[in-house]
Amino acid sequence: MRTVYNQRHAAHAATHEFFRGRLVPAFEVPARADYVLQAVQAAQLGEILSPFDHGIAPLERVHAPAYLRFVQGAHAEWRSLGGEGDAFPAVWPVRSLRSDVEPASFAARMGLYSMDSGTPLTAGSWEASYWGAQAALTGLDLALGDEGSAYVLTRPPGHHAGADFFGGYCFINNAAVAAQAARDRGMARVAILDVDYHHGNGTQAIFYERSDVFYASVHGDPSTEFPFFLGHADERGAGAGLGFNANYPLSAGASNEAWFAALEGALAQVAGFAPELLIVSLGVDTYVEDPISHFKLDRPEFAQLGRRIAAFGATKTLFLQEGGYATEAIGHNVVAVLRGFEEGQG
Ligand code: Q9C
Ligand code: ZN
Repeated sequence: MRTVYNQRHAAHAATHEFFRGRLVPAFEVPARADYVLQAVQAAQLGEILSPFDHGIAPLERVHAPAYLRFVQGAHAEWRSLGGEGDAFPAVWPVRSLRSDVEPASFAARMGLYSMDSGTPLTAGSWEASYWGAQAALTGLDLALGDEGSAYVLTRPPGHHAGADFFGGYCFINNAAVAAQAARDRGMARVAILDVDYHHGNGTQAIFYERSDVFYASVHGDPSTEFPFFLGHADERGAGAGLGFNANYPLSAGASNEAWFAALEGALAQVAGFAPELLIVSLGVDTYVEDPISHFKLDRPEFAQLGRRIAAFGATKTLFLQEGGYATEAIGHNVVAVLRGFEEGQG
C-alpha cells in the first residue's frame, strides 16, 4: 500500500497544552508522525508520496470560509496583539450567548471558532493542517485509482474539527474533506468508519443531516471521555440523515471482546449502506498503553482490525491517520493494521 506523507506536519509543534488548569507537555507532537514514517519505511509497506496541492476549494466544501480565514491568520493576529508562543482560547459562546455575530475581539473569535482549551494554535497550525488536507485529497486520488487503497500519514489529526471550529488537537477535518471530495467526484455513497478512541464529533456533525455520507464510530463513552458532548448511541442522524449515523460508545476500560463486538455492529450498519468508498479514521489511541485513553488493543488486535476491514470488502478504502499518543508505538500499531489489511486482501 502506498503512503501519502505530509512533510509539513512539523510546522505544527506545540510544546504545551492545558490540562486540569495547568500547562503540561503536549501529547500531539511531531515525533508521532516521525515514528510512523520510520515504521512504514522499515516495513517496506510501499512507495511514500508527497501531497499534491488541490487548492483551498475542497476545504471550503466542508469548512466555513470565515473559519478557514481565521485559522490561517490567527497566530499572526495573536502575535500582533503581543501574544507570545501558542494561542489558546479562554471564552466560549455557550448556549444563551450569541454565536451568529462574529466579534471584532481576537480573544472572542478564538472562542467562537473553538471547542476546547486543549488545542494550542501555533505559528504553523495552518500550514500543517492545510497540507494534511492536501495529503488526504492525494490519498483519495490513489484510493480511487487501480490500487484501491492508500494510507495518509499526517498530523495534526482531523475528526474533532467541525465546519467552523477547532478542538481536540484538530483544525481541518481531513476525513470530511476527503469524503466530500469523493462525493464531488461522483461517488454516490461514502462511509466513514472511525476507530479512534475518541468520538469524531466534527465528522458526525458535518454529515449529520445527510444520507450520502454514513458515519460509524466505536469510541470511549462520552459521559466520561472527550469530546464529552457528542457520541451517544441515540445519535442516529437527523432529517434526511436519520439512520445514517451510528455510534458505539464503550466504557473506558472495555475489553477487546467488547471492542470487536462493537466493531461488528458498526460494520454491519456500514455494509447495509453499501458504500462505494470506505474512509477509515485510523486513530490508534485504542492501544493498551496509550497515555490519554483507556482501551486495550495491542499488536495482534490491530492486525485483526486490518484483516476485518479487508474482509469487509469495500471496493475502495482510504486510511487516514487520526490520534495515538504512545509516541514510539504508533508506527508499529499503524503498520499492524495496514499489514493486516493487505494480508486480508490476499
Ligand atoms: N491531556 C484525538 O485523538 N483532551 N484527539 C485530552 C489529556 C483531548 C484527542 C486531555 C483529547 C483529544 C484526535
Ligand atoms: Zn483520539
